[in-house]
Amino acid sequence: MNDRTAERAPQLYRNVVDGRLADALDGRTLDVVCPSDGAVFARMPRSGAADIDAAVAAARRAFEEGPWGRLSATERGRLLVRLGEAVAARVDELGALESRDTGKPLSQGRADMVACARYFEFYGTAADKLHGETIPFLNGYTVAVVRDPHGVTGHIVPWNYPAQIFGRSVGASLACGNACVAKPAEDACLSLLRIAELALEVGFPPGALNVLSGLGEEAGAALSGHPGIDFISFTGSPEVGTLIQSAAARNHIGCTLELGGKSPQLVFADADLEAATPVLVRAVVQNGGQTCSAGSRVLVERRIYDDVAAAVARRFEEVRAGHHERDLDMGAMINRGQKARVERFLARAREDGVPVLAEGRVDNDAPAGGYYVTPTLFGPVPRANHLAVEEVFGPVLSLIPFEDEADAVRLANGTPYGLVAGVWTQDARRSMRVARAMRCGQVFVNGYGAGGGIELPFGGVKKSGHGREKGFEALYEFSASKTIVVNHG
Ligand code: TXE
Repeated sequence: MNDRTAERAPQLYRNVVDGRLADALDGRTLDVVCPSDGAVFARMPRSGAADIDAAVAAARRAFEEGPWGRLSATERGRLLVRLGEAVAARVDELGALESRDTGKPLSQGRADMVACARYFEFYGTAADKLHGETIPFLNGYTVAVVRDPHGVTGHIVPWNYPAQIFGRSVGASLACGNACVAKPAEDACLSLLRIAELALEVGFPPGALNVLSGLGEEAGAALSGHPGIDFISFTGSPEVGTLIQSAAARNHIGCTLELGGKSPQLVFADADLEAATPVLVRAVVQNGGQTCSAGSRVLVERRIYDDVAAAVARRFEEVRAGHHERDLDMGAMINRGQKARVERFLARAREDGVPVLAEGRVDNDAPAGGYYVTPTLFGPVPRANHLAVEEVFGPVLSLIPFEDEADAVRLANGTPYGLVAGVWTQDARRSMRVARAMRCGQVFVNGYGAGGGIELPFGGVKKSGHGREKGFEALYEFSASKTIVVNHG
């Protein structure tokens, strides 16, 4: 191989299993494509059921025989903090890798790494603060309720925020004392393989954290259906969420499902529009709208509808999509299929006669092979139109007018999803009334935090899933209470 060939050869990434770097047992690999230009730039293992078997067995050994399972909570926490420091020290390198793998702008790739590092720090420092409780009982008895890890936890990670979702999920699980087996999405796994390698470098013992790349229907299905796991955490589509929960039911284990949404932002007539407008646009443009908590519906009190539509449209026209290295408002869609999906939504809305209020632009320099779509603002969107109720997972925003507070609440709650909501009003009483009426897992008042908030419990109701990740509450998901009743009378 001459130097030029060596330069062009896609780098081969490797799994981390049982404390070692490993190829798939049968040697198979998958191409890694950069969404910004459609070019193959790396390869990763195409793990199969045998690889998952080996990883689950290694995790079981680490949990039951140690050294991982024998560490104190403080020692586990220290390792997590060290891993957070290692990620924080490589924000530029890992952020650039994440951007290349997902097509997201460089600043977003870096922000994802800052968040990932912070998850490890948060859960590292929380590891020895998961207190149990005592319960007054009969005379002569002492009752202690302690928290036990589940054992081996499985983590199926999507491609939209790989490092953030990995950080929040394995961070909380490791803090509780579980050993983890994670399967990143086939569309974005490189940063996770690299972070798992860093975990070894900072001293995580073999088997504590295993990460294997592969296809959903192969490695993902093998992991979620594996009889050797004790809990599974999944973020992804409702369709696959159904498969995960069915597999968990067959194994009689618990699971958390985070399945996306159609999150509304409610803008009342007394809202501070100057503050709201950029947030309304950013909430659906960030990460190209490929965010489970994207604010994809803006519900507007009818008497200010025209003003809001004009302000949001002006802002929307400035949105630019392009190559991740140009660091514009958004990059390409993750793959050809996702681009086609968004374009189907756009075409159908136009066929239905839904008015287009504004379009952003794809950068002139954007490579022809990249998966770009035109950011589009529609309004007023009829309430029954598919755009008003279905998750697009792209940079598509729907404006919908409402009549009064009761109508706004009905409309906001009127989709199968329930993940996040935003309420814009200066009336304190109304803000709390409406926040309490939202059927979802998180409500922001006079702000909107798509994807942010390491410390804040996060998760959905209805078709958005169940269980909570992020914040301290996640530690309750990844552990179970055990009641110890001592008769000393
Ligand atoms: O998700 P999948 P896709 C939504 C969003 C998007 C749609 C499709 O609407 O347009 O889902 O995206 C693994 N057994 N979200 O098809 O397939 C897969 O390898 C076990 C919302 O990419 O659900 C990946 O690791 N695992 C979302 C993960 O599941 C399987 C984030 C998610 O992929 C599997 C992503 C199987 N049979 C998409 N099949 C959010 N909530 O943020 C696939 N996987």
